[in-house]
Amino acid sequence: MEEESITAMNQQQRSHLLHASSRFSPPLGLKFSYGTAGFRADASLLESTVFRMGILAALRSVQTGSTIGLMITASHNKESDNGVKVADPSGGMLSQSWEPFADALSNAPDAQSLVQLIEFFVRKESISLDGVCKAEVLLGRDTRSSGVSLLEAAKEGIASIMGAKATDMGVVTTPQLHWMVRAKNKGIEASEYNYYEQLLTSFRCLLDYIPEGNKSKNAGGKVAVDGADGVGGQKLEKLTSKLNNLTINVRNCGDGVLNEGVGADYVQKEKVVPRGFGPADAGIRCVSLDGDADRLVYFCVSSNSNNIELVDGDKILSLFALYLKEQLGLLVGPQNEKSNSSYQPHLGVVQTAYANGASTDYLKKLGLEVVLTPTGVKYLHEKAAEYDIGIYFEANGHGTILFSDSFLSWLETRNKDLSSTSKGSDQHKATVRLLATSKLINQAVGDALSGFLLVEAILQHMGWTFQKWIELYHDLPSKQLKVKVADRTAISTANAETVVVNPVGLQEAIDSEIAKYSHGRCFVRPSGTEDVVRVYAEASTQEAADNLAHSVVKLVDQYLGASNS
Ligand code: NG1
Ligand code: ZN
Repeated sequence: MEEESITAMNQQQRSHLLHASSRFSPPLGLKFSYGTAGFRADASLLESTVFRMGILAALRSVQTGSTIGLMITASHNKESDNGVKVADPSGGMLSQSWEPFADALSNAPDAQSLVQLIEFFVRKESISLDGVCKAEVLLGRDTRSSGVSLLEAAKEGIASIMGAKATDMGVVTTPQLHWMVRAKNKGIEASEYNYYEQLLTSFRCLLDYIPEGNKSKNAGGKVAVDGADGVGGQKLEKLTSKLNNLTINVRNCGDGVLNEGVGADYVQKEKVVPRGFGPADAGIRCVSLDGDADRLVYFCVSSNSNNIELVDGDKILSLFALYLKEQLGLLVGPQNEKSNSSYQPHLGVVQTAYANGASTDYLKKLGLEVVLTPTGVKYLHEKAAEYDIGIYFEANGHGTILFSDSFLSWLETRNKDLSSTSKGSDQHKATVRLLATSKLINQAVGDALSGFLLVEAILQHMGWTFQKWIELYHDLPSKQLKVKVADRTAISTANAETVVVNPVGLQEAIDSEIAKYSHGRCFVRPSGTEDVVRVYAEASTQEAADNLAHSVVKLVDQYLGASNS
C-alpha cells in the first residue's frame, strides 16, 4: 500500500506540525465548544485553542483559495476572559460545516492526536498540504491585555501550515477585521484607512441626499458615546472631527476596566446609565458600544435618576426598516402593492425570540415580512442573506443590513440610467441612497460604528428628534434571567427556540404559567456562550414580567435539577 499517494499531507509538513503542536497542550479536564460566537473562556486557558484555530484558519484559506480572518476577542465578557473566532472569505462567520472540526481540534488531548485529526480532515476535504500551499490569514485583536500573547499563539498555528502567511492588522474592532477580510477577497485594499474612507464617503452622501424640507430640522447635534473601555471608542475618536454637523463626545475609551459597568451589554441588560453618564446627559442621544464594537444600543438618560429609556437593537432595526421601505417605495412603488416596475425587490426583516413583542407587531403593521431564527448572529445572517435587502438585529444591538449582489447590480444599472434620464428625481435619489447605505452598513457582520453613522444619517433624513424615534412604539416590559443547571444540553428547543421539546412536560408547565398573564410571553433556551439556561419573559407590566420569569426559573430548576439559580 503506498501511503504517501493517498495522503493529502507530505512527511515534511507532518513533522513540522507535530513539532509545533507539541509546544501547545490543552488544559486538562476542559471541554471547548465553538458556540454561537467562537471559543470563549478565561484567557489563561486559551493558548492551545488559539494556536489550533490558527491552524484551522490556514487550512480554511488553503481550501477556499481566499483570505481568512482570525479575531481574538471575548466581546462583552469580562477583561480576564478572551476568545477566538474565524471569519470566512465573505467576511461572515466561519461556515457551520467546519464547526465540528473546530471543536475536535480544540479538544484533541495531545500533539499526536491533533495531527491525526488534521490528516483525517484534510484527506476528507481534499485539502492538499504539500509544503508549498498558498494561504493568508488576517489577524486582529481587541484591547484585552491577554490578546498580545494569544496573537503570538495564533501566528504559530498559522506558521505550522507550511506556506501560510499571517498578516497582523493590530488592535481593531471585530467588524473592522471582518470588513478587511471581505475587502481583501474582493480585491479592495484591506486597510483601516480604507474602512474609514468608505464609511465617511457614504455617510456624507446620505447627508447630501436629505430631503430639502428636512435639511434644517434637528440636524446633527450632540451625541455622547460610551466606548465600553474597549476598542470601539478609540476607533470612533478617529472619525469624530470629520463628521461635520455632529458633536460627538466619546467616553470610556480605555482608562477604566473593560465592560465593567459600561458597554452595550450592561446598558441593555441592566437598563441603567453606564459609568461616566448621569442626569446631566438628559435629553441628548447616548450610545453604548460593546467591548469589540459589533453591538450598539442608544439610550436616553433620566433627568433625576440613573434610569434610562433604552433604544435597543429592535428599535434600531425598526428605524432602518422604515427608511429602506420608504426608499424602495420611491424606487419601485410601495412594497406589497402592484406597481409599474417589473422588478420588486424583496425586503425582509429577521429577528430572534428575544425581540420585544412590540417591535415585531410594529414591523408587521408596516406590512413587512418578519421571520424569527434561533439566537446567534450566524443564523440571522444566513436568513437575511436570502432577501434582496435583509435587515437583521438581535435585541442586544448586534445586526446589519445585507444587500444581495443581484439587487446591487440592478441598482447600479438603474442609477446609471436614471442619472442620464431623470437626475434628481425621487427615483434617482432613492437609488443613490440605497447604494450609499449598502456601503455604509457593514456587509460582513454587525458593526457598531457603521450602525451608529446610519442611525444618525436616517434621523437627519427624517428630520426626527430622539424622542420621536423613542416613541415609534412602546416596548412591552420584559425580564431576562439565567439559571445554572447541572447540564444545559438537557434542554432542547424547536421553532426558533420558542418551544421546549425536552425535557418533556416543561413546555406545558411554562404554557400554564404564561396563561396567567396579560400579553404574557416566555421562553427558555440553553445559552450558546455561557453554562446557563436563559429565561426570557414579557408581560403588560414590569411586575408581571418579573413574576413570570421567576416562576419559569423555578420550573427549569424543577425539571433540570439546578445546581443553583
Ligand atoms: P447566548 O449566550 O447564546 O444567549 C449571547 C447573546 C446572543 C449573542 C451571543 C454572542 C443574549 C440573550 N444572547 O448568546 O444574542 O449575541 O451572546 O455574543 O443576548
Ligand atoms: Zn461584541
